[in-house]
Amino acid sequence: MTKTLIKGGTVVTAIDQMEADVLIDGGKVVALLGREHTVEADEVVDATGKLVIPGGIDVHTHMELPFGGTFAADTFETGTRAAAWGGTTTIIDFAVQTVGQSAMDGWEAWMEKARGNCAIDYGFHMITGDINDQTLKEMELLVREGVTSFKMFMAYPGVFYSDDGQIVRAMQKAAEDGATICMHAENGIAIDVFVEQALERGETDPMYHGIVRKSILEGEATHRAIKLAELTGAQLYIVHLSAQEALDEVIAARDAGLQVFAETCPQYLFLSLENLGNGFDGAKYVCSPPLRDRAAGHQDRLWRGLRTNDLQVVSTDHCPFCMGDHHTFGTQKQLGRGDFSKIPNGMPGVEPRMELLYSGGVEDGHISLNRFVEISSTTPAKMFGLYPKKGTIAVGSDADIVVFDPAATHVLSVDGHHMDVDYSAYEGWEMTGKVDTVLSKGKVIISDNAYHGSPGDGEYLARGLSQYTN
Ligand code: DUC
Ligand code: ZN
Ligand code: ZN
Repeated sequence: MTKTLIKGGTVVTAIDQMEADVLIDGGKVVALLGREHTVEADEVVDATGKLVIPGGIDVHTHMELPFGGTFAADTFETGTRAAAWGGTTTIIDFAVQTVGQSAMDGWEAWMEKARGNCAIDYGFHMITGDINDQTLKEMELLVREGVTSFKMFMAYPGVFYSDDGQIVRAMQKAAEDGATICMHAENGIAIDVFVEQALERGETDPMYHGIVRKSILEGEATHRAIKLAELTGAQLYIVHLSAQEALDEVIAARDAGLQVFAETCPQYLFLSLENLGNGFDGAKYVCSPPLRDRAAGHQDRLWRGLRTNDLQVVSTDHCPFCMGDHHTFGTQKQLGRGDFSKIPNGMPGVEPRMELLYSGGVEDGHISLNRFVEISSTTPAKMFGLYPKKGTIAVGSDADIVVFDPAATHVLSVDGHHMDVDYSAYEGWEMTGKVDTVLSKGKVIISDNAYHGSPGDGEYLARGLSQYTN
């Protein structure tokens, strides 16, 4: 077994900041040492002047997701490698059960896509697209396999959509098994009426995607999901929360003592409705929920929610589609030229998440350094049953560690990023702070601007139940 020492850095966890060296053996952290020690190791990582933080955990990615007649452009191989470059050492992706399919078969199909291809460790949530008696039984089996959270959609009628009755039944089962319901909370039935009316008026540009998917409809769906969770006793986690109306509902639920949680994503913190303008270029920014109007104050409210722990996690909803039409997976964003409702929904984001949160979050004064670690790694691990194996730097934890240079500056760009997509949503953005070295289970997989891992380094994580409480 190789002993590795990360030497000279400042170790930052969700709680502490300390001048310590980290000793790793057998892929795990075995000691945090004060500077005056005589311990020697086979390999030394010099972290002088740098931060030593737990590897990022992105609990919301969609590698190879079938959507809108195509597939998300990153495979498990390219997407997890890009994640590693950006300092993320664990992802939780979404396996899909389609209508008429068994949930177990869906999960096994996604296990097959990921097996032997991942650069970092991975787990799965299950998208339950067809709630019936068999699915309810399979939810229990899936929990035993480490799939302890189920995503449901109040949006996308005819595709992933579940009605309130299906949601109640799934929530009852989740409550029985201790599982978490992850909810895409947008009122898809109402949205589809606005979509149809906009298209009838000839409003076909990407901008209208942001206009028809009104923030009040995210607030309404969030309210309904919370009430159904309250009635059934299920733990509820609102995914990709973008609107202040939805945040208000989460705050009210938490104030009432309910086990209701929510994540937001960098695109909702840093970008806005204006990005959807500029003709078809706006297709780069089409995702659901949509980017929100800055003047209305959504972004400021999300930052405040992160500071007050009304929002607990920042994930990415990484779901990239190319602007050009030459990708292996075929024509992508171009499918929606002349009809915004046919633009595949999703944006690339798994790679820049940690750097965006450090530069635009910590450096710009929105959140503290400890809070950065908490929302990007520690709480994600606790929320989805991975702690303390993942999410911290402590004796016994997996040595998933990022050496982060807080002083290095660089520019985000499609030139040089590692996601398999032909644009960056943050093209030209100047970042302060850069991922320097990444270790996954003690192995250095990124250093000196090179990737040293291989597909198959990443292992499946059978997750426990949520360990997060109010
Ligand atoms: N939203 C997206 O933007 N893409 C994939 C699915 C989703 O809910
Ligand atoms: Zn969603
Ligand atoms: Zn998603």
